[in-house]
Amino acid sequence: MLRIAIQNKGRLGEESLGLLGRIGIEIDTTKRKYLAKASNLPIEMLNLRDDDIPQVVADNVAQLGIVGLNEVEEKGYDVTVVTRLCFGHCRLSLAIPKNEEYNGLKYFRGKRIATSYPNILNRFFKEKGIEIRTVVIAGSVEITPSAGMADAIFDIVSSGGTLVSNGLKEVETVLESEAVLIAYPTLTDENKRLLEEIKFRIESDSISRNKKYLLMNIPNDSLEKAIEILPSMRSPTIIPLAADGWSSIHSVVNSSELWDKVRQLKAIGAEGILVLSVDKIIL
Ligand code: PRT
Ligand code: ZN
Repeated sequence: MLRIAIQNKGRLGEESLGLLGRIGIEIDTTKRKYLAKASNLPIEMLNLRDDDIPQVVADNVAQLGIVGLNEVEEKGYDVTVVTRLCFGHCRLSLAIPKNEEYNGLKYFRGKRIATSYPNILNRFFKEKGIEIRTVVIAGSVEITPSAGMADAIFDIVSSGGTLVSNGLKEVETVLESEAVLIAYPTLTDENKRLLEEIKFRIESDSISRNKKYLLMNIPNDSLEKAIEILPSMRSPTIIPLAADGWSSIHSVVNSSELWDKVRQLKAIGAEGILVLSVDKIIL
């Protein structure tokens, strides 16, 4: 049996469940029990607070976990980071009151910095050889400068809106974070095989999420140009149409390039362009 620990609610809960569903781990999620078995694989899902996930994986209570890299780095337990998961993006940054002049890291010498991430903060300033004073606080870090509890903060930033609304400005990024898959370092052979399968499925899922499937009709005179615009996994599929002088062309493109490709294809006479989401790509 392989147990995967995920956040029970919070910012990563839904995305973690969604990922497990998309890679074919069938778990009845309607009840949200703290421990739930998959119906189709020897896998169990353990729902926890995110803070506890690195430890349960380090202790082999769960063999895998999905948690923010920020938590993994802060807790410092012996776990293997298997792969980044492309959701839960954020950064751990230093911020100061917006009217202060910032002159580089030496600004922080002797300053009181409030944070819920004291280990990452102290490691960072130790490496830089700068002495600071750490104020450890569990939540509402952003209010500490205006409350007179600290001179600066070290906290998670995503859009930056929380900093702005508390009169702060971000001056240094220390860690770029996102959700990661972590593992107990010495798995049994059976669990190593399961982990390999899970990694393979996650990779297929992340490739397909960034792709679109395109179908269109194109005049045969423009086929060569269309092939140049649409380099596919090998090459686009071309099927002659019953109407004389026309073909149907099928291809897979990166979502980020979609609108640019569509514009170029329309310019060479493409008609009836269909854009479909891709469920899975197995390379
Ligand atoms: O109850 P539990 O302990 O499980 O949850 P939690 O409240 O500790 O964590 P949660 O659900 O807030 O976050 C879980 C993980 O999501 C974090 O460890 C990060 O890896 C990731 N994440 C991504 C974030 C954010 N984005 C984020 N914006 N975690 C927190 N925030 C906070 C941030 O601290 C700030 O105060 O959201 C606020 C708004 O951010 P802005 O910059 O968008 O305004
Ligand atoms: Zn937490």
